[in-house]
Amino acid sequence: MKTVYLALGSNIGDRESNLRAAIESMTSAGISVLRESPIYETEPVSYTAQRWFLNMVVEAETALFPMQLLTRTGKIERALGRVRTIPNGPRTIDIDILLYGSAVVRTPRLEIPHPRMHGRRFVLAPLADLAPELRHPVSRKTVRQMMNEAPPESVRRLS
Ligand code: GSY
Repeated sequence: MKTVYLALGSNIGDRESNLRAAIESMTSAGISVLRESPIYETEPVSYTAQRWFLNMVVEAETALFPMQLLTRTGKIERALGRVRTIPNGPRTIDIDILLYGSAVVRTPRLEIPHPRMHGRRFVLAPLADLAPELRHPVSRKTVRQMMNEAPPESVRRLS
């Protein structure tokens, strides 16, 4: 069993219901959610002309291998109506694999740790609520350190 951290985001429709539906789908997909972060409302990064997101992070346990986990999370995204249109554009649900134990995976389809996690406050704020002392397996920085160094985009804790 591996402990994994998954980042969830939604900015279309009933954003909170989308996050809840994704978490509910995880158990039957072989992903046992152990803890949920608070939900944050966050300013969009990259493509800024879109609605603000709701973001959160879950800590989970799984026996799936990284590529299997990617396939399962992709299946949950599609089942909840995610369609890839504009790059970095609006989405019903997005599920990103942030960390898979202390593993480092570099393939064309999957990179773990997530290659942009260290610069995204919308990921680091909820991750810091769950695991502030967790270390990035490559940089060895703690989540708290990465959070202190992240760009100042707006994130507002809702729950
Ligand atoms: O990769 C996640 C999708 N995404 C987000 C997001 O989830 N939250 C915020 N605040 N901005 C984002 N830009 C992209 S792309």
